[in-house]
Amino acid sequence: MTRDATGRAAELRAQIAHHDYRYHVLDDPEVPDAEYDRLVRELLEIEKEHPELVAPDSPSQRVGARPAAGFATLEHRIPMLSLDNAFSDEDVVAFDRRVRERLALETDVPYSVEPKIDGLAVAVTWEDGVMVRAATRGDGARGEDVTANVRTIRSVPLRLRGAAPRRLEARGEVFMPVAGFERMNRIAESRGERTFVNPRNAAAGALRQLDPQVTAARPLDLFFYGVGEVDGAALPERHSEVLAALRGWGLRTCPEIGVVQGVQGCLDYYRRIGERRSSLAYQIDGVVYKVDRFADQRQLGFVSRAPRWALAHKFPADEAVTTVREVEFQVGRTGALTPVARLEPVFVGGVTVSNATLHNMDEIERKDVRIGDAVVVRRAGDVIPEVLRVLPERRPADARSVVLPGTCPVCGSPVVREEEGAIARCTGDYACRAQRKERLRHFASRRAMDVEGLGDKLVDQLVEADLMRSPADLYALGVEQLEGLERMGRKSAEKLLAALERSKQTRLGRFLFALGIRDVGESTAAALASHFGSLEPLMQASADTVQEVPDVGPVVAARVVGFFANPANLEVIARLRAAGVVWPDQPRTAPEKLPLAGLTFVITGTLAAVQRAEAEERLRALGARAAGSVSAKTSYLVAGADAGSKLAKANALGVPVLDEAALLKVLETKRPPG
Ligand code: I6G
Repeated sequence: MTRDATGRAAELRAQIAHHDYRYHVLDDPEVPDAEYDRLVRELLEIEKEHPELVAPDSPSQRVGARPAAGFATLEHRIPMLSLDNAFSDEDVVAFDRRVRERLALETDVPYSVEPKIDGLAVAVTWEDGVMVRAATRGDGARGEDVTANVRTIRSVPLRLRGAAPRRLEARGEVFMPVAGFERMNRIAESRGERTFVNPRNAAAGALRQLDPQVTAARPLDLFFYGVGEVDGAALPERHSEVLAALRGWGLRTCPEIGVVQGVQGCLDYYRRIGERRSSLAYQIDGVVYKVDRFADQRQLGFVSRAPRWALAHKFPADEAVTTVREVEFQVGRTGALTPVARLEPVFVGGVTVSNATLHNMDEIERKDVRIGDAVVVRRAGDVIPEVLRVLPERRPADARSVVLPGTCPVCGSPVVREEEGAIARCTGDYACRAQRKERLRHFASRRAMDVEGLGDKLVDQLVEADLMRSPADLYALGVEQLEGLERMGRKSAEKLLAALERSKQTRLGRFLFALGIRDVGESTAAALASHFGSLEPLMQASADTVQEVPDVGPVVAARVVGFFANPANLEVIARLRAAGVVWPDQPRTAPEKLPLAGLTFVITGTLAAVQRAEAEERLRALGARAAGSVSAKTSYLVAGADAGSKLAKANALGVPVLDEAALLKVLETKRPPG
């Protein structure tokens, strides 16, 4: 045995113990799970090579953490075990092969499948139908007595429905729905209180409150995934049937539960859930496969602290620790400077990330990010990676503060920091190449003028070659100029010119959106178009008149009026029209005469046939208001798949709920529902 291995193992054990304490006892982890897992894996590797180093306090020797002080402890009569993890398809294939070998099966094994909720495992017991006890997993043998706290979770019945067994111990995961977590953190932030890092820790913090009244005020929920001790009821033959029995007793199980056949069924399920992960109302960190037949489970048995018949297939970690090498500023379409952290490349969320947004200067100051810092970065789904927080204890002595440049890093024009907000802007306008590029990209984008084939590289080249001072120059391009550009043959040049020609036939709403007036998004542009019907009256309108448009307030009205008061913008518009850009006038309708005037819709959940933004735009065009949150003033809630807290609120307030089909009918018939 080398000295190095002994020393490193001791170091790792100390670090892991520290992180265990932060995570399990303080509910305030310092590092993401992936970083913790890396430390544990390294220790386990050392212990595998040097079994004599295995210590009784090694993480390999226990499931969770010791119960926190302040809680009574409860013993788990049947231990609460952990699950083996898989991180790749190959791991799952190997698991399924082992299962079939042990069962001597050639055919596909039926697996019960469900998302792995990122929460806190608990065991809840009912005796003669009455809830009597709830305990956290703790170290697997003993957990904390959280009976009073679990009683405050509304979805947990204090009495079971139907004929209850003499004793039922159901096991599941306490979690905080994402919407509730965000609401809670917003409130905490507005009060200057401490916010939680993620819904899992918020749930753990809420559940392990010594005062159950505090727990009661937190939005917790619980999905049950199995049973422990059951007395006085014959269990069915399959795990999936147990889940159905739990539902029959009035317990909530995850709505995404299913049964699949064989390993391919498992992997297909993993992909399907993975694609929908970011739209689920709760956070998950993988999926769990369980051999469905209990007879098979019994035959497979256990290995050390985990069942051989179950597997947790984890998603790639979406948080990781890395170092900020530099902070640079990117200039956007409206001149806004966005600080971007240049990172030591790190594998996170399934890809290597070397840049992450820091949003704005206020955010940098609030998070106290400095160059040289170790930071936690997050990449969830297709969202741009962001720096979540700094690890202050790892700050090097030579860490440097981030300084907002006084001049634009692209064009050298002065940078101003807006009084009302956190945003710093380059004042260069069209003189700034970065702004020109972004404006051109926006102008040509699919939802604006829809110029097919005008990609990012081409825009860069056009601006760098000074062929493009404003979007109006686009329509003056000829084959010769385009042909001179990199990777542009005659054929592609002609194709682009044809696409430009097609884009000239547009609609007023699209044209207004393409102009890139600050704070005028797609739906505001559509509302302006349907209110004014044609461009001239809008160009002449006063701020008061613009404010008559539904959903347009004083700030947007001032931006619109300001835009049309600027001679440079008027010239761009004149040139575009001279180049042949046209749109049909839209029939003007008095807003109060529109078919959905006076109605407010809120759309929640995932819609299958239309994008939410498009549905909202179409509702607005019919005179409705499209709002973001449910209140007593909401006329209808449209609930797509996976609708969560908004649906619950609408039900509580008695707001009528429409499904997607009803929404489509409203849009097609242009008539209010019912
Ligand atoms: O920790 C767990 C999370 C989810 C589990 C589990 C689970 O099923 C969906 N199932 C078992 C059998 C165990 N832990 C031990």
